[in-house]
Amino acid sequence: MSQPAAVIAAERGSADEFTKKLADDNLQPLWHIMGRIAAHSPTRGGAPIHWQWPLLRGHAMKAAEVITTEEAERRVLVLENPSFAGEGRATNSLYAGVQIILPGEVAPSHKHTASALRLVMEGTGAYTAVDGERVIMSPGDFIVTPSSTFHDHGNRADAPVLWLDGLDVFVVNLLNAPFGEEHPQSSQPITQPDGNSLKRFGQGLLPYGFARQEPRSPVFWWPYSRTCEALAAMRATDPIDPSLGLRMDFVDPTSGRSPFKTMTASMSLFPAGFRGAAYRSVSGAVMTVVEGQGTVRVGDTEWTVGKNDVFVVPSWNWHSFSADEDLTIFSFSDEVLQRHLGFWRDERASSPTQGVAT
Ligand code: GTQ
Repeated sequence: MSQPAAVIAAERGSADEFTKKLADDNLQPLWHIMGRIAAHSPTRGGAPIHWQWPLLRGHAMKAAEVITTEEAERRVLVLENPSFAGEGRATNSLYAGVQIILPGEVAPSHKHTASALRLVMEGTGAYTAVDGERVIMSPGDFIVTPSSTFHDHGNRADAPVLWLDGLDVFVVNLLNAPFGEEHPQSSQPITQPDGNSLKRFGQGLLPYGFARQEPRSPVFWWPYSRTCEALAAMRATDPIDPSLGLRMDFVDPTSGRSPFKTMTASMSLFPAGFRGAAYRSVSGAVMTVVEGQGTVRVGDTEWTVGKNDVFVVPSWNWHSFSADEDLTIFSFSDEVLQRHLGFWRDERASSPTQGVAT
């Protein structure tokens, strides 16, 4: 289509002046920003990054000396991707942090639109309270705080407890939908026995007349012992995915779907000797090693990863895993959201190094 003569003249004669005039009237030439608005493939997922556990733990212990949980509200070191400096993002869409709570401390009760997940890294005997019920945390446990539910944490044991936090804050903020509130009491009133919701809703049975409270999962605790049992059963009978190993996704047992509409969480076992083929998907992921040690390759970067290390595999980056000993990795991403939106794509390579040069 031919352009109007006036536009051609303006572009040729004084393109800058024209652009400035447009900007004064809150207009932008699409042809200047087309590449950013409609990219040919994902390029803005941030950098691959790896935090070693001794470093994370050391800084968290130091944080426990400089600030209390009451002052901080949550004593968390935010895992910030250097591609998003100052924004507190681990990936383009996800937040991650390492939280520490000392014996006797309480992280006061609050609620917010963002949903949160936790993967316990160290220590036993802290609790998270959600909607009037506490669960007692042990390493490897997966715990969720559904959107807009009051939650507080406390440590009644005799050693620090540390866990990985994952939140969908950047999805909420993209949509400008955040609301938050502090509970009038620092510890919310407890109305249920500890761990009761798993007993009531997590056994393939539902109380007669049970009504779902969308989008909340009535189960908010997946103990690691049960996750291990499931993975061991899968290992005994199922084929091993050439890229993903043995992967189990956490689901709300009353719906069979992810406990969140925004985040997928999974536990993967890479059996000793596993040499994975490269894989990529549009969902960037934050991962942590729950047990074992292995090698993770992302593009042309390679890391040796050990217990409680955290790393980011950005969207559309080829990556692969290898393990000389059994390696168990927890991961969360925005996969369920992208699938729902119809954006989901993934690709599999036939060798661990495919895509390294891209
Ligand atoms: O434990 O409630 O890492 O509200 C960030 C925000 C943890 C929490 C975070 C939070 C929490």
